[in-house]
Amino acid sequence: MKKASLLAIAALAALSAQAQTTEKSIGSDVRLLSKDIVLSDVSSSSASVKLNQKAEGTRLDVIIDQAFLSSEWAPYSFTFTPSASGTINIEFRGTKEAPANQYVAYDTISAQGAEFRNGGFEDFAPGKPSPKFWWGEFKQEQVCKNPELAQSGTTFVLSRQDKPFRTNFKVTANQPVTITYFIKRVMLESAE
Ligand SMILES: [Ca+2]
Repeated sequence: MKKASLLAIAALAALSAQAQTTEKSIGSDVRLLSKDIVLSDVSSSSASVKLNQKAEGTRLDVIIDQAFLSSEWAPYSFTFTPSASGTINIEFRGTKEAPANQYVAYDTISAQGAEFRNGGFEDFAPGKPSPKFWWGEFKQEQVCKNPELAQSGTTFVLSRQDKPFRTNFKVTANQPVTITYFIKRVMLESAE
């Protein structure tokens, strides 16, 4: 067989492997929302991070494609500069069209240049199932307590497109903020 044909076959095989991954996996989507703070100088040191800005710069989606998510914890970060001082909402989700038993696990979220509360999910108010300062579509099974599986401490949180969890944090005008977080893909044994 000629070399060109072999290359064509290799390319087809790679395409088909990619298509399978696209159908079967979940990715990570971290969404920043603010009413009137424009996020500028948005960047990430990782080539796997895709940054989508909308709503005249007041909304930012930070996407880690499904192809880059693994079953081991990996850190990611991104940086932006807020145009004004105030509060920014941040949501942690999974990407669309993921199989029902797949989740993105998040842990050890921190911010440089802003104060981020309970990013390791270790603080709970007495008798409350959700970690302090976090809210959203929290179901009990999304909060996982297992020091062997957590990236830090005991607790981490699972998310999907339709089960985001969120918090907010304060920023200072023109002071760059870098958000760092750890993610991994989790497959639950049975779909809901
Ligand atoms: Ca933790």
